[in-house]
Amino acid sequence: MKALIQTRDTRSIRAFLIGVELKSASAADMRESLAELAELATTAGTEIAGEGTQKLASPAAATFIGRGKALEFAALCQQNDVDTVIFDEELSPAQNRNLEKIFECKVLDRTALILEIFSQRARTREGKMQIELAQLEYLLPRLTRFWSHLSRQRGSTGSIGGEGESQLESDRRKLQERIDKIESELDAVRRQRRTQRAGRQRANWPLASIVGYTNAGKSTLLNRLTGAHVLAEDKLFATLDPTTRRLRLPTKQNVLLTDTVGFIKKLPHGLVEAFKATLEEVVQADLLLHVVDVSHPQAEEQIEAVNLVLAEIGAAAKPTLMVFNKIDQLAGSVSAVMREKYAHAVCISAKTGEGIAPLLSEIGTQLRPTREFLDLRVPQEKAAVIARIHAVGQVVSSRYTGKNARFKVRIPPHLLEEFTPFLAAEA
Ligand SMILES: Nc1nc2c(ncn2[C@@H]2O[C@H](COP(=O)(O)OP(=O)(O)OP(=O)(O)O)[C@@H](O)[C@H]2O)c(=O)[nH]1
Ligand SMILES: [Mg+2]
Repeated sequence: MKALIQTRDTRSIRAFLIGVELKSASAADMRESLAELAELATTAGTEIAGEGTQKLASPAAATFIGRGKALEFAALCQQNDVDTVIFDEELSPAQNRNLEKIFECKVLDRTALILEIFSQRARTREGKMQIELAQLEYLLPRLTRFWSHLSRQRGSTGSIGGEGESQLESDRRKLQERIDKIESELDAVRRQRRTQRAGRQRANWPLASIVGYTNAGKSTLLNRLTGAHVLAEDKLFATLDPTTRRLRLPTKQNVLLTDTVGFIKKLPHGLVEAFKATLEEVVQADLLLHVVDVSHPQAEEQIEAVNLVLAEIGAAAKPTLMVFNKIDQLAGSVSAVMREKYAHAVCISAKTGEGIAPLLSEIGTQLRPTREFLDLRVPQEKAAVIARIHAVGQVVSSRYTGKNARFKVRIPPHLLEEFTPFLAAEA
């Protein structure tokens, strides 16, 4: 996949950012969002040449911002040698096309920018394929002359379109072919992941997943807790691919802890869709650790944004432990509002290690009830049942004497019913 933002040898790409203050949001919200967009643009390797904003009751159908405003910004961009205009909102394919005509340069929206960063950062084969898929699906309805060289650069040859097929049609068809190919490759990779996960679950350790806004300190926490060496840096979306490590709690309980991709406001739906497979770790988890950069002025809004994505992937109802991170750089203490709203949050600094011991004990407490402790008596000839106990349970002790085998075992709650016929009578 060719980068949406090309890096040239001579100088970096100059970007002009456009924010819109819609009736539904405040001026402060728009400024914060635009500041985050600037951070995203810098992360993607562009140089910010300027920015413009407009206050609107509702977006204009054809050009999102008003046409007059667009022309005004276009003149400004030409004066300032701007190569790429980036909108802080999602543009429809038609708006995108119209704006490219007015600006006479590439126009991206927030979604495209996030996709670009993801593609720059993807490391594993699966991650790369997922992001390419999301990019192609984004691109397909948007193909214009600014994009149309794309599929040719990929070097696909051989398939010559039917008579009368325009360049654009043939580009679209090639993109579609590529999409189909990646989809089937991804399918294979996912099947393999499922097998691996099944293997892990046979170990019967509870799963905990670290989730949170990008840059909240998730990877730093994984490293702190498990001695892993995941890349943690002051950049948005440092992590794309999930990493799972064993965490041994002071109670000797083993937990599998997964670090995942960070979330962000207005996270493109296509991206959530593309990353569903990696986010399966989150959906499967027994416990979520929701890490919050509590020193961030927008901490509350970030929590809301994360909750929205969790709802989108079907993980909203998971038992969740709120982890307020970066207390070392908090001026003063956690706000009264936050403390009241999240009364059970654990305050930590993943960087200094403060609060880690209470966090570990809280994780232990939260995970304990996910596995019910049963005393089972099973006739020895019921080999299938005995095998099943070992497959899904954590066998603490077993005794094979006489006709019956006796197990003390931890069983996930949703499987309890299966074993009730074998409950040993209370002594
Ligand atoms: N002061 C302070 N900085 C922290 C703390 N935890 C993490 N950081 C810093 O915050 C930045 C982001 O940390 P990461 O662990 O990469 O954050 P992340 O949530 O994994 O971010 P993404 O993977 O990009 O979504 C890094 O520069 C860390 O050093 C903390 O407790 N205190
Ligand atoms: Mg990370």
